[in-house]
Amino acid sequence: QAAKVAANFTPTKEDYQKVYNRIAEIIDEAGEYDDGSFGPVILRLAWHASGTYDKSTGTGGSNYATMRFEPESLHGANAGLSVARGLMEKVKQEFSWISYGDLWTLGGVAAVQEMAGPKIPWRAGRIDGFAEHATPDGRLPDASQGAPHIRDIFYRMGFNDQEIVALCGAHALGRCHSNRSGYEGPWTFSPTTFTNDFYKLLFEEKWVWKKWSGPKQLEDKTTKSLMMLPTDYVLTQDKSFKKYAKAYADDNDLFFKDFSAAFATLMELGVPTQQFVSSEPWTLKTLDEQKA
Ligand code: DDH
Repeated sequence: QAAKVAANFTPTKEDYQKVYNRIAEIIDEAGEYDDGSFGPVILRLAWHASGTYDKSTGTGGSNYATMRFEPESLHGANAGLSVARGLMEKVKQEFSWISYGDLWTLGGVAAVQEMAGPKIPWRAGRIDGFAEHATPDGRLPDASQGAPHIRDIFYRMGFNDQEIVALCGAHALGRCHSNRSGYEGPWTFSPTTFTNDFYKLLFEEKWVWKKWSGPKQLEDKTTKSLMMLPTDYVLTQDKSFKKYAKAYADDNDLFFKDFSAAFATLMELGVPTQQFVSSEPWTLKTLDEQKA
């Protein structure tokens, strides 16, 4: 362990696989938390750490892990992510050589892969920044808004309509918490397994406005146990978004392929290319694959 903190320690792919493995174990140690997995909240941390990128100024993104600092950690969109940052801190204690940006994005990769999602190519090389690199509030999407807002936010990161719709399929996982965002409930019946069910349910269920005192959200008419955010529902209403959402509802393989590509890009936003330690991205193994 002492060797790992020495200044001349150069971690290899195998060292990052060890970090991945530790994160994967922690994902499974959730016990009674939510649906029994820390995967969704760890994935959300990786996304919010990366989704602050602004291509016109080159600021934000995953490079400096600025959500460690106030006020970014206190931005409304990041409510609840202290849970995920705390879990990642346990990993950081064991592998002190890894940067927070690498750790958090690797967390996103591990979450997707361990919850049976597609393989996500990933490269190491992010460096820890300072509070002065933190991003202003308002760079992450607001769930109460419509298509123009979604496009403003994701075009700013450099994504197109197809990539936007692919990325939103992550809502197959996890749930909303009334004490974090104000919204409540899961999107699918299997919130710890990565599937294209988010799109299928969008088209197969009848969605009605939930009658409650909380923020405007939709519920499925049949069971009233699932939810959609206004921004999720827009994917069935906007002509261009709808085309891709329908394609992903009909073809899980296409969704996996497109999600993997867009999510790999998302994880690298804001990281100067010369910082990456390898030109070829790595594909890390799941815990299951290593047992075989
Ligand atoms: Fe999301 N998301 N998200 N989301 N998201 C929430 C939860 C989770 C929006 C709003 C919310 C993406 C896109 C959008 C995950 C992943 C991703 C919650 C509930 C809100 C609100 C938070 C809470 O109460 O705990 C909006 C708006 C958008 C948008 O695109 C317009 C993307 C792109 C991803 C991704 O990972 C690529 C995950 C996972 C969760 C579940 C978290 C949990 O704790 O469970």
